[in-house]
Amino acid sequence: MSTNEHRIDSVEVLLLDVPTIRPHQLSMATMRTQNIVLVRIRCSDGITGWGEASTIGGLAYGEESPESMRANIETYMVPILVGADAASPGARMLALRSRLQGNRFALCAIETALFDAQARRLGVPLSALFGGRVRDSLPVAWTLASGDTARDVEEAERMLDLRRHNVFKLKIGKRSVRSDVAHVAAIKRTLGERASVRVDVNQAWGEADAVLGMRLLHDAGADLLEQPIAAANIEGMRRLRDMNLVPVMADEALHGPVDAFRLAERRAADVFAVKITQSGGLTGAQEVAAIARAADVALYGGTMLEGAVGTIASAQLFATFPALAWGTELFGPLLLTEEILTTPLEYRDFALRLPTGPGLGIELDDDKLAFLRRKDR
Ligand code: MUC
Ligand code: MG
Repeated sequence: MSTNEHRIDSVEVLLLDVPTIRPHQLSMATMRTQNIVLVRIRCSDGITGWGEASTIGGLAYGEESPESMRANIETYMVPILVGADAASPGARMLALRSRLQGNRFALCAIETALFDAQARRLGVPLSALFGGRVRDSLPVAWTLASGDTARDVEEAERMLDLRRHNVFKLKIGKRSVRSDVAHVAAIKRTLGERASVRVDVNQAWGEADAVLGMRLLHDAGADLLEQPIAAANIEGMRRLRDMNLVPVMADEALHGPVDAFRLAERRAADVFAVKITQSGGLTGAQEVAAIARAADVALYGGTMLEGAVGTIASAQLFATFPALAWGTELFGPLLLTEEILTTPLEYRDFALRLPTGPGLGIELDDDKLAFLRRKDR
């Protein structure tokens, strides 16, 4: 087949504004709506690929906003892509990366769409292009972030009853260390051995706060401490890890393989939260996982609270990791009030089941996309 038979015809960015089922309170933003960023790549052989680049709270989490991603993709990336061979995702990404700086999230969406299209073209699941699956389902944590202890406990009990989640990540860092940990301790006391309770501080503590927090969290029975201090304070992460009380996980500190190498070299984290967006795409996330494996750092499959496309793209990759000791938090679509797939993702028995179809293995509902799509132009 000549390359002309599968060239890129168009690259579109769709912004969807989807309300969350309840306010989702993090230390740096409270989300009431998720602004989903989708990329659709149409190819001349009739194949369409999808990718996602959603972030959290506009510019609150990272340096790319949904609006900046749309502008950067349309202005700078589309001209490099349109007309080029769709069947060589690696060559397309090299062309983009050699002409553009940064833009990890936007590049993730494009890379995902290229690999989705290519896997559909070959008739295989996307995971097959990354080495193939070693598992067909992934354990999924749920984040308790209503901002209210009683409501969080009620929510956790409901999730346990439904057999949907038995791992809970608590978002803390907005209040004093002692009152935050009192909240964690109250939830852990009620759930006991029925659940794993973990916390994510999203960089909100200074190092002295984190030393106190680490001791109190250990006594409260927390299993994991995620990104307690500023992403840039790698030596501080190492000192916290050396306290050896609660395993430390790097999240915001991890922007792809270069950071992974530095964190591993400094022994600054017990666990890496691998995110395809933060890693600049599926390939970058696979490289992060390889570094973790070589350095004996455990893995956790993270999320930017993406909708179905980013969630299943992450799942397709995480299913290929030989070890995934801390499971995943791929619950993004469950936080949203609207379903955008013709067949929803399957969550049961505390896990997300991977679809078996080609590419991402999902189909988007065109009517829902038209309804939710931001109509600002
Ligand atoms: C983060 O910082 O990990 C993941 C789950 C959640 O509730 O927020 C995200 C982002
Ligand atoms: Mg985090």
